[in-house]
Amino acid sequence: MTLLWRIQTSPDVTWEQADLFQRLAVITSEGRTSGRFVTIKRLIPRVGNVTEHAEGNFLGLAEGDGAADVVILSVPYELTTSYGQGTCDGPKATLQASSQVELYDPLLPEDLPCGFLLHTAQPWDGKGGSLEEQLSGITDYVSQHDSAFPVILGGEHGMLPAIMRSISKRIDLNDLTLIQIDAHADLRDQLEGDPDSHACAARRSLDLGVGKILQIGIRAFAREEAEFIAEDVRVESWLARDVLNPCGGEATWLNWLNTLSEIEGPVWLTLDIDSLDPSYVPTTGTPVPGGLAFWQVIETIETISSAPSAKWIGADINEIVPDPNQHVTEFTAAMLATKIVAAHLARKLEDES
Ligand SMILES: [Mn+2]
Repeated sequence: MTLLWRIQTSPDVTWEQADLFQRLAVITSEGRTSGRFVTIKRLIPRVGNVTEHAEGNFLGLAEGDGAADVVILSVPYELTTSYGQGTCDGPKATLQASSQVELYDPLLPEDLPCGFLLHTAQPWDGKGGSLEEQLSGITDYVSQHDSAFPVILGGEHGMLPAIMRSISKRIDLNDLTLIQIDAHADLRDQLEGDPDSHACAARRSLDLGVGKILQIGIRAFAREEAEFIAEDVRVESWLARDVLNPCGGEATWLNWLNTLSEIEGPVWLTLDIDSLDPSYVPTTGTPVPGGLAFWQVIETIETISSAPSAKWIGADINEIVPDPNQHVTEFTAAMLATKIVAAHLARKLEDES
């Protein structure tokens, strides 16, 4: 076990040596059933078919043949970020971090990919001279992969309307429930004259026809947005302060979970990682104190996937800015992406049985 780990992580080991060793590891594990070799067996698929491409793949998993069940998309989009910079590097860093995420998830009978096919797509090419062309390029990119369950890594939250445009080609957005986990309401009509700002992502999605937005984690918003939430029946917000309040927070939290479990029809999850407390995501574009706990986001994801009358059609995780010193932000994003995939596949297994 220690030797295998060293070979996998040593920069001195060539791909050929790693490939040779994984064959040895397969042979070794076939003849043994003792506890210590169970761990080795788990590692084998991750070094199987060792190629440089698999190295940059989600969870380090090699590509398979056939139609994918899940596709991981990368949208390194960054044009309107207002504070921190670096969201364009988020997807790649998240994929790299994902190679360190465990393949075991208690929701699944086997380790990921659990017999399913996960495809890591080539990133969006970033082409387009204007903002409009870039957003239209994102819409096309997402549409190219709409036969599988998409998990889209971003990139700034301003990409959300482009994703909604792609979804509108296959479903009536009025039927869609958009679940937004976010520190910000993103309901401004414009920010500094820009209607395509990340601060307007939810508002533009409503303009495109989204029927319902359920928000949680909100704690930095403008008067304009507070008034919009109060007046517009399409938006319901669970403020971070209410959910996390030591007095009464639990009831608000349970109300959130109940609301999720009663959703009917198609659901999209847009997860701005600044929703989490900055201790989990220190380098996101706009960190805000007083955020959600990691396990609250996990429980939200699991509740969406198990809502009896809901049809979960995909998710995006955005505003990921790599952390040059400790990799916390991108590792958090990678763990959440993995939970989204595991929860979706668990539901798929249940629906098929
Ligand atoms: Mn946002």
